[in-house]
Parts: sequence; structure tokens; C-alpha cells
Amino acid sequence: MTRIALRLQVVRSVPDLRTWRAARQGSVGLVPTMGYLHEGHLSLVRAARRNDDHVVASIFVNPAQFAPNEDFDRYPRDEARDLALLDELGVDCVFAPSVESMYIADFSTFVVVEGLSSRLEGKSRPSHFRGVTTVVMKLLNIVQPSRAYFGQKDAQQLAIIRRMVRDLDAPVEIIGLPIIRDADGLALSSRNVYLTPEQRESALVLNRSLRVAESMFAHDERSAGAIRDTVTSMISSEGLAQIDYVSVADCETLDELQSIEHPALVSVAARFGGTRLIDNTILTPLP
Ligand code: PAJ
Repeated sequence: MTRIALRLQVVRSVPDLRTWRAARQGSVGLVPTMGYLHEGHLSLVRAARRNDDHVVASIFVNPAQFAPNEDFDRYPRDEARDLALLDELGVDCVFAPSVESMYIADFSTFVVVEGLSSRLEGKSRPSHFRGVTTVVMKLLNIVQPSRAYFGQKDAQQLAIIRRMVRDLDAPVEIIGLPIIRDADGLALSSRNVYLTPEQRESALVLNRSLRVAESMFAHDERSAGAIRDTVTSMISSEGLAQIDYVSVADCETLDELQSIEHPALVSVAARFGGTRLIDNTILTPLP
């Protein structure tokens, strides 16, 4: 086996990351991930590389955002491949801490964004966003980035992180970037590896239904209910899909809308066998 030397630095503890950070001047871009990287993650890394003097990517499968019945143990992991991909894109530092170093034995402080965290994803996954906001706040405190990059794929997560940063005056600019899809339209996700070929084929209905929502909107449909109903009936007509929710909500407050006068987030969650997938699009009325 040939081992290729990495240019990037792999840092596994908080004190070592602080030492790395203290030696850096200029802007630092942070891309938080749970690893098993795909083009969606890499699009965030490329943006950070374009914008910032130094780029840190974190790889941490965060137990606090998984419920006991969820896939923490079987969440896909391939650190060697991730490091090679990040090295190729010119990432300077990968922060890949152990669970024990992020959550010390008597860890007891959590960050909760109230309201937003209990809607949509939060209804099916009640403690999920508490885990996300806590780990993201920790990463922001540890890395002290100028900018942090997140995907629109997890639209609610992005809205919640923006709210947290605003409410707690965290000195960082949050950059949201578009959803990257496979050629067949399926939004890239580390969890897509769980799908059988039949489930994957069925899952394409998510993207198809969102394209229909966009087309209705482009033809001047402004009733959120009409769009919700069409998307729901398209997904439910797909045999393998079990809908969790179909939502047409205000982009910032995530309040369900009756009519679309401001940018609206159309978001869907459905199960295909044991795998839960999410997808979304934003409908923006012209001023
Ligand atoms: P993870 O699912 O690994 O995603 C890391 C980042 O990649 C998130 O900002 C996510 O929105 C973005 N991303 C995932 N799929 C994408 C796609 N198809 N197109 C564009 N961006 C995509 O999200 C998390 O990890 C965690 O909750 C984390 C923020 C790291 C906190 O633990």
C-alpha cells in the first residue's frame, strides 16, 4: 500500500486546535461536517477556499444530535478518504476530535434555539437541533472562524444557526450555499448509501415534486395549500415513500403559510424503507 503524505494538518484535541488557530492571521473559514464527504460538502469547502485565507474542516459524528433509536453507530465513516479529498482541495486543517474530548464526563451545558427547533425536523427528532446548535457553538468557540459555511440542503438547520448567531452575537458570518444534487436529481446525502436501488428510484419523487412546486409558483400559484397538496399527493403516490411532512413555510420563522408573499421554504421529509430523507426548495416572489 502506498501512503501519500497529506499537506493538511489533522488536529484531534481542543488545545491543539487553539494552538493552530493562535498562529494564524487573516480570515479563517470553517466547514463543519460529520464526514463521509460528498460533492455537497466539497462545494462548501471550495467556497471557503475561495473566500478565506485559511480553511478548517471539522469531521465529527456528533452523538448529541442523534436520538437513541437513530443511526449514530452505523452512520457511515471513512476518514482516510475524507482526509485525501480535503487535502486535494487545499484545506489547511482538519479538526477531528474524539467524542470524549468534545463531551467531557460531566458535560452539562446546551444551546437551544427555542421555537424554530421544535418545528418540521424537530417534531420527528425532538432533541436533534439542541445537539446541532450545541456542537456548532462549540466549534465556533474553538475555531473562532471569520466565516462558517452550511448547505441549504439542511434548510432548517441553517435557519436555526443563523438565529443562534444573531441572538448570541457570535462574531462570525454564516454563509449558506445551494443544494448539490446527483445527475438524477437526488440531493446528495451521506445517508443515500443506505438506499436499495428501488428505494433510490422512489426517492427521486422528492426532487420531482419540488420541481412541480417551482413550476406552479412560476405559473403564479400563490396558495401555499395548493402547493402543499400537490407535493403531498405526488409523494404519496410513490409506493415506497412514507411522508413525514410537507411544509410551505416562511423562510426565517418557519411559520406555515397560507399564501406566498415573501420567500417561502417548501420542505419535505419522507422515509424510504428505514432511511429518512429531506429535501427543499425556496420560492421567491418578485418584488
Ligand atoms: P453533515 O450532514 O455532514 O453536513 C455538513 C454540511 O454539508 C451541512 O452544512 C449540510 O447542509 C451540507 N450538505 C449536506 N448535503 C448537502 C448537499 N447535497 N448540498 C449542499 N450542502 C450539503 O449537517 C451536519 O453534518 C451536522 O448537523 C453539523 C452541522 C456538522 C453539526 O454536527
